[in-house]
Amino acid sequence: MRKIVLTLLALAAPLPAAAHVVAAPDTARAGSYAAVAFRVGHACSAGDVTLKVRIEIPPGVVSARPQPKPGWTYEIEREAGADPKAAPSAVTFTGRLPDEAFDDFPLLMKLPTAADTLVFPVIQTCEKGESQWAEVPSTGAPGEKLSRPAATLRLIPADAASAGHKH
Ligand SMILES: [Cu+2]
Repeated sequence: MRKIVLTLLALAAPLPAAAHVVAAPDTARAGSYAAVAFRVGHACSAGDVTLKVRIEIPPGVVSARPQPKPGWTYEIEREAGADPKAAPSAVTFTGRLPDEAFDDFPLLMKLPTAADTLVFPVIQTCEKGESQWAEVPSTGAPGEKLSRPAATLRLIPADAASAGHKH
């Protein structure tokens, strides 16, 4: 009996931040080519099914290429007239992901050289609803709790990344 009660309490607990839409990894070296996956931890609501994941690419990312995924198609959006070699403004994956499962949606990106935190709004479309992962923490309150935070990627300066290896 006791075991059952504990299980129910665990289900009622709030979802950890890792269950949102997050960048994995969430740090990368500034100016590098980095493969970063956008990890979808759950559907828009309990029992729903994710059908589309639209990742908006922030300015400063020089290129962004989706990794094809079995069972999913992708669509690349570019500004009208933009150089086809330039980074897209958004990449949308379309497929099916049930609520109880998670999945990764990877992009290979050429990152800006300035160390900064990049913000990637992600629009998740499900059978029964939509979640806009687009909230950005205010600069004064980095630990602020948001209900639908955008995915963020912290860029580490190229020199700091090698600072741990001095001779
Ligand atoms: Cu979540």
